[in-house]
Amino acid sequence: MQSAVTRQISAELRRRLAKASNVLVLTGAGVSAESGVPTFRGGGNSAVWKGMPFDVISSATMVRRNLPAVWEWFDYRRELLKSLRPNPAHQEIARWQKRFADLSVVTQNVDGLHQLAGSKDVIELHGSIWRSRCQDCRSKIQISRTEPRAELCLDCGESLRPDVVLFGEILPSGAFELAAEKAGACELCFAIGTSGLVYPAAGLPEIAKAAGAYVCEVNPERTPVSDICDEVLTGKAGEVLPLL
Ligand code: BJW
Repeated sequence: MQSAVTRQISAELRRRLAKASNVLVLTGAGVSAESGVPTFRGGGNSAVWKGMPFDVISSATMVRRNLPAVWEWFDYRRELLKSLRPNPAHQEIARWQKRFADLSVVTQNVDGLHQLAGSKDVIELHGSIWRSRCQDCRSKIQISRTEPRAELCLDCGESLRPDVVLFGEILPSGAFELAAEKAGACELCFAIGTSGLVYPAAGLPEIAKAAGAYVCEVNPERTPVSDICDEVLTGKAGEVLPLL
């Protein structure tokens, strides 16, 4: 007997999956939800840390005003991540790199779970929680899973901050441009586990659609992206993706 999710998958999507060679996957926090990583939004809730909404603590203003508080929030999240593993959605996306000749994984997530699942050349639009960056010379330092993180820049001795893109900050040089180029060239575009509210990432499915791609969303809830999609698969990424 077919499951409710399987019944949603159209013959058109199956046909396109069978013949596509160039596919783009845009992921958001929802793809890591089944690993135990809290999302920012969704289900009518918004993440709060010590009484501060996440868009206050994850902001360029907070880095200027209270960098130790920002580090405390990121240290807490890295600690949580240490025990979490990729879920079937990350694993399926990693397998797609073998299935399609050209698969681009573009993520807004900073958790590194796509890479842990085996995805290669992941375009990280919002940086990584596993790196810090010097506030002065902009040197980047990898943060180990086992050792305490460095407090000061090893090159110039200035203070370090998380190498993530906070509200009001620009994306890493070239990352969005590369993602937009891939979106403009793909035949199939998946928007998976993203609320589609944060720009410029949220504009990628539109770029793909305008260039003629078939756009498909995977999310338990409707989002602004749903309106431009050719197909909306309502469900959890870890349950839907293995069925594709
Ligand atoms: C499941 C699931 C399951 C649950 N399976 N799904 C154009 C218009 C308006 C504003 C702007 C604009 N262009 C730029 C802006 C300003 C701003 C912005 O977009 N604001 C809007 C919110 C209004 N953008 C920026 O500031 C960006 N910078 C920029 O554009 O620079 C140039 C510029 C500067 C200033 C002005 C104008 C231009 C930078 C954005 C950086 C975002 N940073 C954060 C924090 C990162 C650090 C950290 O980790 O703390 O990135 S915010 C947060 O949101 C995080 C995420 O990557 C991002 C997106 O969230 P995402 O991934 O979509 O997750 P959620 O939680 O929102 O949604 C989860 C979804 O999963 C839900 O839909 C659930 O239903 C679903 N789900 N379980 C599948 N099992």
